[in-house]
Amino acid sequence: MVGYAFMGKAHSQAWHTVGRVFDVPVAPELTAICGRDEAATAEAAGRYGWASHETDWRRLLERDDIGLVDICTPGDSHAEIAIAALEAGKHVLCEKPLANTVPEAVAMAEAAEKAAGRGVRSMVAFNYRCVPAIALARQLARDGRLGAIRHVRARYLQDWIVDPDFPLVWRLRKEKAGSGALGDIGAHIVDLAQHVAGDVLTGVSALTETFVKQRPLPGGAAGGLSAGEKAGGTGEVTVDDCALFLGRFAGGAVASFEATRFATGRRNGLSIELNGSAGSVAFDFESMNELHFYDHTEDPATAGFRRILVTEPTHPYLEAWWPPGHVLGYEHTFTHELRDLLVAIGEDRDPAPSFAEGLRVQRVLEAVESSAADAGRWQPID
Ligand code: SOE
Repeated sequence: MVGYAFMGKAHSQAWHTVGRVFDVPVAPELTAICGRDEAATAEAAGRYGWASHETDWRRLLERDDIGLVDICTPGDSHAEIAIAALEAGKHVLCEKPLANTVPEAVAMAEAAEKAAGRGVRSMVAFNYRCVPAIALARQLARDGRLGAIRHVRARYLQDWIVDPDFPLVWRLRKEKAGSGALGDIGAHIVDLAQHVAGDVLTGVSALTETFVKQRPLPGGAAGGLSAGEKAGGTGEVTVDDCALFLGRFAGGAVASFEATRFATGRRNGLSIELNGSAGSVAFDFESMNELHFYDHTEDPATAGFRRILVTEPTHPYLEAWWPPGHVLGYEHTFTHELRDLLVAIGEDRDPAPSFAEGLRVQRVLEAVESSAADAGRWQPID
C-alpha cells in the first residue's frame, strides 16, 4: 500500500478482514506500507499491521514478494504510481478519483488495458458501489423494476471546511487534488449515478463556487506547505467548494447533481434517487442499510415507498456477515470492494470498476469544470 492516512486506514482494515469473512480465491498478505516520512510510516506499519515499510514507492515494484499495489495517495500521484506498477506486472487498486486530469486518466486506462493482456488486473476504488443497498438498487434497475429511467437525483453534502479558519490542506490545492468537492465527492455521485442507472452521461451544464478563497496555511511540513510558504501565513484556495450540475444520459434520462463541503450540519450526506416509468428507488447513506422502493405497478390504494432493510443473506455481500437486521457500516464497503477485486483476480478477469470506468467519470468532471468556466454552457461528453 502507498499512503497511510484516511484511505490507508480504511483499506488496511479491509485487507485484514476480507479473507476472514468472504471465500476469496487469493489470501491477501499485508507485506509493505509506503510513505515519505520514515517515522510516520513505521508507526503506521505497526498500527495497521503491515509486515514492513518503505519510503519510496518504487521499491515496492522491485520486490517479488509484492503482487498488488494499493494506491491510497492524493490524486496527483495516481497516474505515475499506477502506470509504473502495472508495467512492473503488479495488480493495482487505485483510490478515487482515478486521476486529476483526463490525460492522466487516459494514460492509466491505456496502461490497464495493456496490462490486462498479460493477466495484470486493475480497479478504481469507488467504495459506495459496494453498499448492499446501492447494489440492490442497481439490480432493481437492471431487472426493469424501475422501467425507463426518467430522473436521477444525486447529492453528496459535507461541511468539514465551513469554518474559514480550517487550514489549506492538500484537498484544497488544485496541484494536489485536481479539483475540490467536484473530484473528491462529486466523483462518487457521478460514478454511482452511471452505475445504478446503467447508463452514461452525454453532457452537463454546471456551476461551481469557492466561498472561502484564502485559508491559513497548515502548521509544519506535514501539513503540506508548498515552496515559499511558511506556517502562520495564508494561501489561496485553488479548487471549488461546491459544484452543482445538470446532466443528460444517453438513454434519455435527465439528472441533477450537488457536491458541496458547505452544507452545514451534513457530515457525509450522500443520497441518490432514481425515478422511472415503473417505479423509484431512494437511498441515503446516513441510513445506509435501507433502500426505499416505490413500485408503480402496485394498487394505488396501498402503494407507497417501502423501506427495504438490506440485511438479508440473499442481498449483495450479506452472505458474509450477520443474521438479518444486524446492520453494516462504512468500513464494510471497503471489505466488499476488496472481495470483488480478489474474486476477479482469482477468476482471471478484469474487476469493476475498471480504469476505463474511472476515465469516464474523469471526462464528466472535466466537462463540469469546462461548463462552469463558460457561464454554465452545455458541455457534451466524449
Ligand atoms: C472527503 O473528506 C472524503 O474523505 C472523501 O475523500 C471520501 O472519498 C469519502 O468517502 C469521505 O469523504
